[in-house]
Amino acid sequence: MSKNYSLHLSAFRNGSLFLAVGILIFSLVTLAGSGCTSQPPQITVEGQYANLSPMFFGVGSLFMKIKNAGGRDTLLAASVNIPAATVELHDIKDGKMVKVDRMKVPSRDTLELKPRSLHIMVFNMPKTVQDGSDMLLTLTFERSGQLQVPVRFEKPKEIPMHGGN
Ligand SMILES: [Cu+2]
Repeated sequence: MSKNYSLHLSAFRNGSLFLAVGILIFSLVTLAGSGCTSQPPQITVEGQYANLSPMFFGVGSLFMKIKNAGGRDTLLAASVNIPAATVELHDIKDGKMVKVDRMKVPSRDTLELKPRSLHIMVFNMPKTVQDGSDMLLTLTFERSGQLQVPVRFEKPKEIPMHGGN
């Protein structure tokens, strides 16, 4: 009786060990597999500049080209190193600016943020921010994490219809 019991226990132990080894192998294969299936996104930003709003005090628009040499990604948020400033992602729909939650950055493609299209908007900036001022923009991507980009406020290239003064 006691011999049978010990045999049974021994079989149970072997079974557990086998299961444990099986789980370990499965985990290793899963880890290795996830590393190979999608290549990491490779985000770079170029041609970035900012314009102060000619109509609204303390408001600016940011434009740039977001190049993605890797897999698809999404811009989730933006922030700037200007105290108290708030940043929003904007699009233009039916001629009006609308706030958006995210911007898709297609795989092996360029997302262009430009006037009258997708852009980043900064509000509540102090008087010290003028043409020529620099800031550091932090972009947060879903897959690539955070990317920091220096951006300078430049005089608008196009004269607005209503005039700046
Ligand atoms: Cu806007």
